[in-house]
Amino acid sequence: GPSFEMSDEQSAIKDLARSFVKDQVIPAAAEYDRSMKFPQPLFKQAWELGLVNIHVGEEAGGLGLHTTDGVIVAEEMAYGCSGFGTAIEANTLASMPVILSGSEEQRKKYLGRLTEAPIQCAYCVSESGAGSDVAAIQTRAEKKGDEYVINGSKMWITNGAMAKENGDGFYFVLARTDPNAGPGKAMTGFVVDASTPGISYGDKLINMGQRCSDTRPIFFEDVVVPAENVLGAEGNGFKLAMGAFDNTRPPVAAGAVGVARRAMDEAMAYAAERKSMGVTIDQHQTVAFMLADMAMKIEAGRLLTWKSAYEIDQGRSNTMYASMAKAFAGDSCNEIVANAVQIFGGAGFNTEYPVEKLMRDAKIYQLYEGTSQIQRLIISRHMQTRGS
Ligand code: CO8
Ligand code: FAD
Repeated sequence: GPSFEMSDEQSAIKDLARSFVKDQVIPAAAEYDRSMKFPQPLFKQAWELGLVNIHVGEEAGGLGLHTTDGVIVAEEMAYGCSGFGTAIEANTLASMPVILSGSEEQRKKYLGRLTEAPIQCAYCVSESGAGSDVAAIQTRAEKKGDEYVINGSKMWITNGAMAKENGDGFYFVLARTDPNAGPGKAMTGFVVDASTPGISYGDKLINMGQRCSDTRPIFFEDVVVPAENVLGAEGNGFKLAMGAFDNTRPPVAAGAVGVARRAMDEAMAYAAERKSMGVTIDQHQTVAFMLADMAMKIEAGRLLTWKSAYEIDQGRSNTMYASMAKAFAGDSCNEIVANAVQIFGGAGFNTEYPVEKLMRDAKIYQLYEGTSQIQRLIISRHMQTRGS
């Protein structure tokens, strides 16, 4: 029946992640935010502890953990620094199409690289003219004999430069292979070595938050990819890209829960110290109730996240639950960080305290991996076609 308990293994991985975050990530987060440098030393430490690429299977040297394990780790990482958490989750997203439909050789070759060294990979789907509307992508892959030639530009690609600069990284690339078919058949997913000639990247985008994360445009100019790098079958790419989201929206939702929990903890601690009208501000009911609302929404967001992870681990379609979790946790997180800043008063607006960073970092949870509107589109379509 339903259980809200973590297994012993899950408790152990949560404790490991939590102590790593407390000792290594939290002390470094503000400086990475300021410098906007990619946190490779932290990434390497997390990788050494087994906290990166946790879904990679044993055949490629990984632990092959489940989505329910992944959400536990993702919440902890984002609690410390969600920019760092995003760098880790981008590896999960980019490797997911290989995990889901890679051949044995593709899995060994590409996933094996992730367990051999602390490298990055990136998921190249969005384009400047096609974010929410994946079906509108323009990047083309033309078949020529035993090869495909990819041309086009991708936009906002997380880990974009890192996949090319930090060793033997790779890209998942979604490209149009049939100009006339509907989205379900028009596109193909490729796993592409980042070192392939013709691939380049633009300047790092200066984002509102999660500033240590690397987001870039990536350009593909006559990039020749062998046919053996097609993931699954030609024409199946759109569904593969969507299938990856089913697995990764739960950890993204968990990241939003992590940021929200951090904001609540910071606000609780501050409210217990700061005095006005002769009492600590947590004794004012309006402040205490803001904190109570935070706790409710964090708990509800986590439960929805766990449910969305549990469903896919059971081998059932979790698409609707993943969207519910992503939208609810992303939206709640934004309300919670704004209220945390409110509880800090003027100090909340200042970089001396962590909550202004949390507020900047939170916004992306309503945008990437499908905006809050797109999650509602997915939920409403499911309700209309399959019932709630
Ligand atoms: N699984 C399998 N197949 C699916 C799925 C699914 N989940 N969803 C749809 N399909 C199938 C449909 O059944 C249909 O099949 P057929 O043609 O055989 O009938 C086909 O795909 C087309 O589906 P739709 O008709 O639903 O397609 P639409 O074009 O109407 O719209 C969406 C689909 C839902 C709007 C889709 O385009 C979407 O999800 N958009 C949002 C895009 C998005 O989320 N982008 C995120 C990019 S990655 C990113 O942001 C990374 C962030 C940083 C990484 C790290 C995070 C911490
Ligand atoms: P648009 O699609 O132009 O949307 C603009 C507005 O219109 C939004 O409010 C949206 O909700 C609304 N809207 C659009 N269509 C509808 C509709 N049908 N119904 C209702 N409302 C609608 N992409 C990758 O492929 N890989 C990555 O690694 C990656 N990382 C990212 C990292 C960052 C920091 C950012 C900012 C983006 C990243 N993205 C990545 C892209 C991201 O997924 C898109 O930005 C996002 O899906 C939204 O697309 P868009 O920006 O084109 O907005």
